[in-house]
Amino acid sequence: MPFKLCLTFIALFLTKNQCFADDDHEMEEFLKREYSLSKPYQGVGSLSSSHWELMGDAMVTTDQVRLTPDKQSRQGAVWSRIPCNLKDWEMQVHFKIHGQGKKNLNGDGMAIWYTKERMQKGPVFGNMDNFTGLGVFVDTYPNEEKHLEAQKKRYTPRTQRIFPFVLAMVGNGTISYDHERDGRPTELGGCNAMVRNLKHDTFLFIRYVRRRLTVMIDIDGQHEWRDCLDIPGVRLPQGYYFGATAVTGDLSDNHDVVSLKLYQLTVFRSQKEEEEEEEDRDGRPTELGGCNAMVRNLKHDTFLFIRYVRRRLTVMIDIDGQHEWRDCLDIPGVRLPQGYYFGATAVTGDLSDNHDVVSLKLYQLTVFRSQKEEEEEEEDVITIPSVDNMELLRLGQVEEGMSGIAIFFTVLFSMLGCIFLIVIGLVIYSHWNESRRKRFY
Ligand SMILES: [Ca+2]
Repeated sequence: MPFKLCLTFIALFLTKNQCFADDDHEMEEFLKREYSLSKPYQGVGSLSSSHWELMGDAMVTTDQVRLTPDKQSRQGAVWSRIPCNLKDWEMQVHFKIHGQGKKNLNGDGMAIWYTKERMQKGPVFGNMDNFTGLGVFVDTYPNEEKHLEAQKKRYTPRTQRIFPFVLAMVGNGTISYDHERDGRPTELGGCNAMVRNLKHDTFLFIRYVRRRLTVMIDIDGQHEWRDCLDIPGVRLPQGYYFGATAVTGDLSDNHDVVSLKLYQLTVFRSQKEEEEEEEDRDGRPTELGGCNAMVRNLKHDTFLFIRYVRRRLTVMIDIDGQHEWRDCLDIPGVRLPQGYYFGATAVTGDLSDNHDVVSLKLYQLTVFRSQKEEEEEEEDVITIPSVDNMELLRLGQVEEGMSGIAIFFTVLFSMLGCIFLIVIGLVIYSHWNESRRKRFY
C-alpha cells in the first residue's frame, strides 16, 4: 500500500509539473461587483444609481431579470452602466430559457454582449446590428433550416445544426449579422446546447484572457463545464460595456438572466508581451499579411508565387537567386469568386523605377474534394470576395507559438523535474522498505 501511495505521490507531482509546463501563466480571479448582476438586483430598473440599466420589455422579479416574457414580438435588455477596463476577464452567466412552445416552435434567443455601444434596440437578439465588440448568442430558432424547408430544399445531414445553438461573433462596426442564416457567415465558432425547459440550472461561461476567447457551457446539471469554442487572436479593446439582450418574434420564450458574474483575472505578462500589445494599437485595417522582400537591382531572377487552393491563399517569394521559395503569407478562409481577370500594374511618381514583368504563368491545380466539401461549396457559392474572420486573422498572426529556445528549456526542465521526482520517490520507497524490514526483526 505505501508503495502505491508513493507512486500516486510521484504521479501527482508529475501531473502538477506538466500543468506548470503547459500553462506557465498563473491566474487569480476576483469577483468584480460593479460589473456583476445578481440577486436581489438592488435598484436595477428603478434607481439611476444602479450599475445596471433595463431597456424594452425587460423586468426585474425576485428570482431573475426577465429579458422577455413568453409572448410574441418582445425585446428586452439589461446593460452595465460602467465601461469595463479589465484586460482579462471571465463572465459566468446563469440563465434560463423556457416557454410553452414545442421544440423549434419557440424563439428567438438571447445574447451576451461586450460592446462599445449600449442601450440600442435592433435585430440582433434585441441589440443593434453592425455592433462593435463581442456577441455570444444562444440562438433557439433555426431560421436557415426553416427557410430551406419552405423552399423544399434540405440540408445535408453533415452541415445541419441542432438548435439551440451557441455562437460567438466579433463585430467591428461594419459587419452585419445575417439573421436569415443564423449568423453562419460571421461566426467564430459555436456548439449546440439543449437549454430549453430544463429543471436544473444552466450556465454559460465566457473567458477572455491574453486575446483568447473561450466559451463553455454547463447545461446538464452535472456542474461540469463543456467546451464550446476556444479561439486565439481575438482582439477586444478595454472600455466596452457588458449587456444581455433577448428577442421574441412570432415565436417566443421567457429569456431570464439569473446572474451575470464578472471575474477579473490577473495574468502575468512578460515585458515583450506588454510591448506587443502596445504596438498593436495601430492596426493595419486591410492587410491579410505580408513579408519584406529586397527585390531591387538584383542580378538574378526574382519571382513571386501566388497560390489559391481550397480557399487558402498562399504567397511565397524566390528572390535570393537560390531557386527556393520563401513563405510570405498563408491564410485560410479567403473567398475569391471564379470569373475574375488577372492583371499586373505599376506606378511611378516623383521617384521612379522600371517595373518589368518577364512572365506570368498560370497553372491549374487539380484538387481532390470530398463529397462533403463539394456539398459545402455548392451550398456556399462565393459571389463577393471576402476573408473569414478578418479581425481574427490579423491578430492571429501576432500570436505565434513558442520559440525554439522556449521549447528546448521547457522540455529540459520538465525532464529534470521528472528525474528529480523519480529519485525522491525511490529514496522514500527504499526508506519505507528498510523500516518495514526493521519492523519484522
Ligand atoms: Ca436563429
